[in-house]
Amino acid sequence: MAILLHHYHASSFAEKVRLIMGYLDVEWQSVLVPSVSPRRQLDLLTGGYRRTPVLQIGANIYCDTSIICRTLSAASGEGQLYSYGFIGDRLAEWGDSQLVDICRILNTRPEALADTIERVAPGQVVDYKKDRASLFKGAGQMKMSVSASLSYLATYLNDLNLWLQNGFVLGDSPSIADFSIYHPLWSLAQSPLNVALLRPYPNVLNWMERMSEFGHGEFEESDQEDALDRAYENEPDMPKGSFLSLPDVKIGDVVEVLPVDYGRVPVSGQLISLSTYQISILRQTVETGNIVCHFPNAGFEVRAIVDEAN
Ligand SMILES: N[C@@H](CCC(=O)N[C@@H](CS)C(=O)NCC(=O)O)C(=O)O
Repeated sequence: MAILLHHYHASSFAEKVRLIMGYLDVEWQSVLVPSVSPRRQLDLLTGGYRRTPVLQIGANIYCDTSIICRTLSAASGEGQLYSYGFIGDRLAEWGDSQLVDICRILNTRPEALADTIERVAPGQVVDYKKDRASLFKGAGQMKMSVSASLSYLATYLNDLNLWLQNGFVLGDSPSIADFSIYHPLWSLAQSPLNVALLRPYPNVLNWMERMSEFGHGEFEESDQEDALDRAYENEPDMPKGSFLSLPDVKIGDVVEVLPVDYGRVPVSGQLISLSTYQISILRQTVETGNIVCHFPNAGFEVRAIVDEAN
């Protein structure tokens, strides 16, 4: 079944997925979405999940790159990406969180902001600022100063430069850690001001070059109408089994699922599976028919929806 990625060019998390599709040699359909909300058609598929990118396979929707990448790796039968287990996964988590925060702070500092907006949301200065303010409302990670971010970055890049030789972060082939560390640095490299921060680190630059050579795989342009049709025309694959129990929710309950960090917009549906890596809920709309939305377990919370009528 066709694999669709809902994304926009300047998104670094999307670059992580595009590059993994290149590495795994996946054929996919590119569905470009606006870089600021609202995204009416995408919201029909996700139930209002606030972040991008989103992966769609028929009527199955995957929200958050950690579940997207696991799904792509499993579908391709390639075993290498997750072969380092705990170490690879925790390094990837660091790349996707702290390193992302640092690079985001540097790309949105006053001297770099105009270029960043021009790249991400050209001509939409006000919309971009409002949109990202609401995305990060109440989130702790944006409190770090620019100078603290520069200090962290110098330490991390120095260590990475000493660590990297000719291969990849954990060995001769790339693992999920490489892709998660690469994409925030890729976003720095897009900024005419911040690209200079990478220059003192030749091993890091050479590794980035090796990573970029994976390319984006074979893809065709598609659109949001086609994506909605594909969801409507297919029934979702139902995940098998539930291996985890959480307080206050059980399989079959109507629940809401939301990220623990930022973009905390809840998506509601019926809980159909809860496993070590994945939360899955079933949703229905007139436009899409039955849809199953999948979220990673780590980094998301599931809350029972209390029926106030009872
Ligand atoms: N943990 C999420 C983070 C995704 C994320 O922060 N994406 C950014 C784009 S790079 C985003 O959603 N920005 C706001 C938007 O696109 O509306 C993931 O791995 O997918």
